[in-house]
Amino acid sequence: MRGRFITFEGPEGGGKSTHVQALSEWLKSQGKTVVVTREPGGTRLAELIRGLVRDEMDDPPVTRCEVLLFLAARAQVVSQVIRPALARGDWVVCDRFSDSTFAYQGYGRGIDVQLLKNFNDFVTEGLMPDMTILLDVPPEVSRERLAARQAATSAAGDRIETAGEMFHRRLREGFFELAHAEPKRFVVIDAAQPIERVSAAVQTAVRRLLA
Ligand code: T5A
Repeated sequence: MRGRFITFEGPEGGGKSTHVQALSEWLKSQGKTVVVTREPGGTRLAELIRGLVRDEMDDPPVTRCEVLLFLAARAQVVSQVIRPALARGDWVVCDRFSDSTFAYQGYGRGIDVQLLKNFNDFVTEGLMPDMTILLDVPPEVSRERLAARQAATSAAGDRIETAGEMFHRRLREGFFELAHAEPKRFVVIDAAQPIERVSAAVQTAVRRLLA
């Protein structure tokens, strides 16, 4: 039987990495074999692309180049990691997937969302998550969490994290529109709540897939 495919989406600092790990541990405790991956990344080539799209550089990618880099990374991880895992019957938990392209490059950067969906279908060959958990936080909370993390690690924000306020407002609205258009696939969780409450909400949602 094909495994299950769960993606986490949302603005930066919503807690995706935190809850990808927590969900994966919980699924293992329920007897599932779990593959955790992330976007961009998850394979050697896709991790190299991750460096290219996130680095501060003298000649940053123009928006169309940025789109193609994210899609190229996705083609690799879908074909080398996600599809083989699902075919084995494993559960795949992925930190970001196609909806990030629609929200960031579509709603955020202004590329036509339908055009992005067409390109995306080409790279995923129509693969869709069984469930997408949207961890929603307002830009103020996102900024506070990232600032706290940067202060703790002395790491600077990346090129996309530091895009302006309007960009982050547009992409949050974009995520809401995507969720509204596919209410069966999306579960929207208020991720400004304490971590334990978010975790409990994630587990409640995923129990539906376990049933
Ligand atoms: N991108 C990606 C695109 O533009 N297009 C695409 O197609 C794709 C796939 C990826 C960047 O690329 C862009 C989007 C991104 O800008 P990334 O490093 O993967 O870069 O960025 P994020 O996915 O946003 O990861 P972050 O690490 O920044 O945020 P997370 O994973 O949402 O949050 P997390 O778990 O690291 O938590 C952040 C901090 O908040 C705390 C955590 O302990 C941590 O310190 N925290 C909480 N604190 C209080 N209460 C809670 N409920 C908390 N939850 C977490």
